[in-house]
Amino acid sequence: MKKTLENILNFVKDKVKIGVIFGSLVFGGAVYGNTGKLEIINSIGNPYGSQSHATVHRIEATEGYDDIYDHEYGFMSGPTDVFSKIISKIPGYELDVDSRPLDSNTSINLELSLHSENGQPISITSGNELICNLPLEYLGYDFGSKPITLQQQDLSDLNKDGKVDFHDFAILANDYGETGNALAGDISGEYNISDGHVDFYDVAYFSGGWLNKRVYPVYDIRDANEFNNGVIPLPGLDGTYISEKPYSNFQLRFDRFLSDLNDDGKVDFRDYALFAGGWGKKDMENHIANISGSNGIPDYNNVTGNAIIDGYDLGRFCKGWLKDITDPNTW
Ligand SMILES: [Ca+2]
Ligand SMILES: [Ca+2]
Ligand SMILES: [Ca+2]
Ligand SMILES: [Ca+2]
Repeated sequence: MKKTLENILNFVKDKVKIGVIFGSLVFGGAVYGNTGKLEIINSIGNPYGSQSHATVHRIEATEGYDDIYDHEYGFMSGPTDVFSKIISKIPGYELDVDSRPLDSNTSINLELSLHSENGQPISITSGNELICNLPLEYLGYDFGSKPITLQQQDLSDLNKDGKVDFHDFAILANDYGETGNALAGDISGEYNISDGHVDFYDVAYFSGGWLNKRVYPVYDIRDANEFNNGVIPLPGLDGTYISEKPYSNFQLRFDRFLSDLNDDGKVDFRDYALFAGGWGKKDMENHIANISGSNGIPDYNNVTGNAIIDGYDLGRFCKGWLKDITDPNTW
């Protein structure tokens, strides 16, 4: 079955290559022929509404805002007045459809928040998860052989450059003592949720992430799709949230292999050394060696909540061995 699917895929990929050469001649009105599409639903359960974000790679799109292929986020009216909000940010825009060139490998910075129609704070107790779909009609080009990974980012990384350092502290310090609903430095509060003030709680949270001390698991989207119905579990929502104030940031990447633990573009002995450092450890909430599990996503002990690093991780690690992001022949 799998083999057959692979054959079909290769056949379609060849067609796509021809499509690249002849453009619309080959595909005519087949809008989807030359695209990869990933849909991520932020599902927060009834009675609330769940919204989704789409990342699309297609020939005609650009990295910046495209009139035709991008779509700006807007509140969706429905039976409920509270929705999940999941958007990506590009300069000047919040998007719920973010289209980029076919060969793009730039990262997508996703922000999760809750959105109430009247803009009032939202008191909620609810489950929360992301559901990642690679829709079948886009199978003609499901991002080729590019890796697709998703990782939560520390809210302390205020300028979103991947590091938590003095540049971020400068932004936080600038907001210190201020009150408002859209302060960059408001990343936490007494109940670990942004509360409209920048004070001691924000500095304490910030310090916990200083120099990237917090470790967040990396999810392989294809694995999650194949073995866990695309589901990526999130901590439940519990408390009062400022409307549209992000409570969580995620980064979607097309240039990182799951096995590349030190994120330098290559999977080699340096990554293995880091992996081996986690082998047999049972006392850590998160460890970078916890890359997989029986459901294709990082797994945790039911009782202790600690990361499980076992044969699933080793097997998955080896799948990436010697891959090099600069050399597509190794993908
Ligand atoms: Ca930073
Ligand atoms: Ca705060
Ligand atoms: Ca590496
Ligand atoms: Ca594991």
